Amino acid sequence: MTDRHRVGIVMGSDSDLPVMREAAKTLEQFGVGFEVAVLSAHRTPDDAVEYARTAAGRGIGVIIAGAGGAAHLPGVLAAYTTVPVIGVPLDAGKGLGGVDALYSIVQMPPGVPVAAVGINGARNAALLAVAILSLCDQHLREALRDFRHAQAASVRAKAERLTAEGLPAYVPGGGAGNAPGGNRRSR
Ligand code: AIR
Repeated sequence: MTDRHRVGIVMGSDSDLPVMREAAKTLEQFGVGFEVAVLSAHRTPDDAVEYARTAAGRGIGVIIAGAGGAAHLPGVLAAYTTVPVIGVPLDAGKGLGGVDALYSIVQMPPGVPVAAVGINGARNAALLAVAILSLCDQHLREALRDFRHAQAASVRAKAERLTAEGLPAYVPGGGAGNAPGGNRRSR
């Protein structure tokens, strides 16, 4: 990790950490520094506002904000800063499967935008944050390009194996010990 914190990873509750830590892992992969905070638009609204107001001054270039249920955190943060905010709708396990959070995040009023990734899409949020930061960082831009090339190579290798082995023999993820679908990762 670099010494500078360039991304703020924020979530509504510590119960969101199992999903949101994927964002941290992805940023680590790219050597992008980050800070992590638990802030709630409803339970600690003053702290959320203070965080957003001071983010740019701390050098934060992108905020990733995850919340479940009535997920107002990304929108509230965006209301108090011009730093781009990426919302991660989370499935809080309370019955609506994250669709409640998704709707809360994507329907911002015109004038205060929030980017939104898919439900539990913490990894994609981090990749989008890297893409935003890479606009002004050639090293990061090259790292992102390398990542895409490696990803494409991995998909091609799977496609070639599927062609070589045939459908009945092909096991996703590479065989012994892997349950069907076991190669699926968090988004
Ligand atoms: N949350 C917390 N304050 C406002 C919201 N929307 C969300 C958290 C978490 C869910 O409520 O982001 O996904 C449940 O939180 P907890 O702490 O009860 O587990």
